[in-house]
Amino acid sequence: MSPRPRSLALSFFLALTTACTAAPEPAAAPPGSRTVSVIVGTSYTPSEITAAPGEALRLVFTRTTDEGCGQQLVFPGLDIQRDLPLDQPVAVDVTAPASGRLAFTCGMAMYQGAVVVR
Ligand SMILES: [Cu+2]
Repeated sequence: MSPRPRSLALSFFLALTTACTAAPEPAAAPPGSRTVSVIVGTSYTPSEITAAPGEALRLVFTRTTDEGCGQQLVFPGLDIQRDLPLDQPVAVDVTAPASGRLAFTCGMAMYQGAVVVR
C-alpha cells in the first residue's frame, strides 16, 4: 500500500481545519442567545442595546460606509477587537453584565455604543 493517498487526505483535512479556524465568526449562535443587528455608519445604530442581566447576546455588526472610522470595533472591557470589512456582517457573542453597561467603540473610541442592562 502506498502512503500517498493517506497523506493527501490528511493534507486536505488540515486545509479544511485551518480554513475553519481562520474564519472570524463562530458558525452558530450560542443556544438561547438573542441576535441584535448593529449598523455601523458614522455612529452605531442602535447605539444602545437594552438587555437583561446576564443575557447572552449575539451582536452582528455591519459597516455600511467607508466614511468615518468604524473599521475597527473594540469592546474595551472584554479585550475584544474586530475588523469590520465593508458590508460584511461580523458577529460578536457577549454576555450582558449583571448591571450597568458593556461598552463598545471604534478603534479610536470616537463612536460609542453599549449594551445597557435594565
Ligand atoms: Cu474612531
